Amino acid sequence: MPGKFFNKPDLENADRVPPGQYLASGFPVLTYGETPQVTKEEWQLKVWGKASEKRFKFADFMDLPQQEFTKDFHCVTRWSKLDVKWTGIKVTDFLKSIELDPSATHVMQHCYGGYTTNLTLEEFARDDNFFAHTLFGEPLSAEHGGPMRLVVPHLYAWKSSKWINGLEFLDREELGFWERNGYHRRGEPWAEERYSGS
Ligand SMILES: Nc1nc2c(c(=O)[nH]1)N[C@H]1C(S)=C(S)[C@@H](COP(=O)(O)O)O[C@H]1N2
Ligand SMILES: [Mo]
Repeated sequence: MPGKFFNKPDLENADRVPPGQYLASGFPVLTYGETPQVTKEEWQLKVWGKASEKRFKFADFMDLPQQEFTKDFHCVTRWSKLDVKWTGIKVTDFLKSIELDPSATHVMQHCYGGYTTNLTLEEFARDDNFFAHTLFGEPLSAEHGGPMRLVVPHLYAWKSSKWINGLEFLDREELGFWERNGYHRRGEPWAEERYSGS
């Protein structure tokens, strides 16, 4: 669907755009349902399941090491955005502040509004994943998942929960919202893991 909002990548960027994807000119918003309105003061993230239960406030996240990230973003509905600039906290740094049970092999992301999406622990603990509170130097807007979202750059963006408020560690795979509704359990864009059975 090349056109006004979806462009074919130029030669310079062609090798950064996964098969079947087009470049979006802005940064589209893709939300299923209403946009939750959550303030930084209200925001909390709870860890439970195969991990010691723990609650984090926004200020607790700000006490963790802060870094900038420039990452490409790929939505399964075929738009990609290159060089998105975020600020936040690496998942690997966050993981040092929680205690996982040795039986933990998977994690379910939970969100304000009820959205869920699943990952293996290995995919979650990757070095390039992060929690983001800032987008292009501005506080992350509600529509893009503010005050805090997860970003998992190596998978389709439905794995990057907006308004994240829970991490449920599991000792087996469970499926999240889109995964139960036909999306792929893993969602790797270079392998075009769009839908289950594909
Ligand atoms: N809580 C929640 N997180 C979500 C979604 C959603 O509907 N609810 N949509 C996902 C999808 S399909 C995509 S493509 C990205 C879109 O992020 P954006 O709206 O910031 O572009 O968020 C993902 N995270
Ligand atoms: Mo998406």
